[in-house]
Amino acid sequence: MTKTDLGTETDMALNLVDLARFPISDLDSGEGAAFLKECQDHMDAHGWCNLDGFIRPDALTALEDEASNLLPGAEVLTIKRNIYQGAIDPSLPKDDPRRREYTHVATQLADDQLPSDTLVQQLYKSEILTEFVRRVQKKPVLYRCADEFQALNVVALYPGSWHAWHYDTTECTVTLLLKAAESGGHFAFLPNSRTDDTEDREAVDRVLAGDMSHAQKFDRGAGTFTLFRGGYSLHGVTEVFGESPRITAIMTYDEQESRVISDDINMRIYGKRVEKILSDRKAALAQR
Ligand SMILES: O=C(O)CCC(=O)C(=O)O
Ligand SMILES: [Fe+2]
Repeated sequence: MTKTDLGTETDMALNLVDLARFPISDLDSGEGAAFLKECQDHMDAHGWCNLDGFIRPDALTALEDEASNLLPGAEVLTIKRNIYQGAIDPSLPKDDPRRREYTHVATQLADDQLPSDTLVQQLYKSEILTEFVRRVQKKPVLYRCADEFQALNVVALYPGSWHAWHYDTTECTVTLLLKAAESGGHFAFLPNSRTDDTEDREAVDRVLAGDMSHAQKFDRGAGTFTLFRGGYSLHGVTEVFGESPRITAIMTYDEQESRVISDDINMRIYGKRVEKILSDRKAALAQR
C-alpha cells in the first residue's frame, strides 16, 4: 500500500484500521456500541485495553516500512531519568529507589521529525481515532497533546536496549506496536499505580527492586494498539533480544487543550537537537 493508494482527503483511520473487527467509526449503534462498551469495561476493570490486530496487515507493512525509512534520521537518545521525569521529592530518604535515575537507550523520532504527510502522523491526527480514545477513556474532552516534540513519537529499541521505568508526562498514552521484538521487548506496567496525590508505594518499590511478578505483561504482535493511562501507570519495556529493533508509535493525549511540556523536560528527553532548537529560538526572539 502506498500513500497514493490511500488518498489524502479521508480520515486515515478508515484506511488503516481493521474496521471489520474494530468498528471505531460508528460507536453509537450496533456492533460499534458493543465494542466500545467492551473496551470501556476492560479499561475500568484493568486500567488498560489491548487491541491485537488493530491495524490491517497491508497497512501495517506500509507503516513499518515508513518508520524503517525514517529511522536512519533519528538520534540515538540516552535518557537518564527518575520515574517521574521531573524533580525528586526532597522528603524521600537518600537511598529511596524513587530517587534513582534509570537509563535507557532509544532511537527516537520526535513529533517534529515526523512529516505531516506520513501515514503515522495522519493516523494520529485522525478525528475518528481521537474520539475513540476519548470514549474508551470516558473523558468529557480529550485532545491530542500539542507539544511540538512529544505529541507523537516513533521509538526503536535495538537489541540490548530497554525502556526504563517511568510515568509519562501526559495522562493518556496509546502505544501502537509497528514491529515486535524477536524476543523480549515486553511492555510491562502497573495499571493506575498512582493518582494525583497518592502512589501504591509497595507495588512501585517492588517493581523498582526488580520483582516483576505483580506487573502486568502481555504478548503483543505488530499492529497491536494499547490504551492505558501512562501518566498514572508506572511502565517500561523489558530488554530487546534478537537481531532487529522493536518499533512503536507513541501517541499522547491530554484533557487539557494545547498541552505542552516544559523546555526543561523536553531537553532532558530529546537532548542536544532540541536544546539547539530551543536556544536558537530564544536567541532569535532576543534579537527582535
Ligand atoms: O514502546 C513502548 O511500548 C512504550 C514506550 C513508552 O513508554 C514511551 O515512549 O513513553
Ligand atoms: Fe511511556
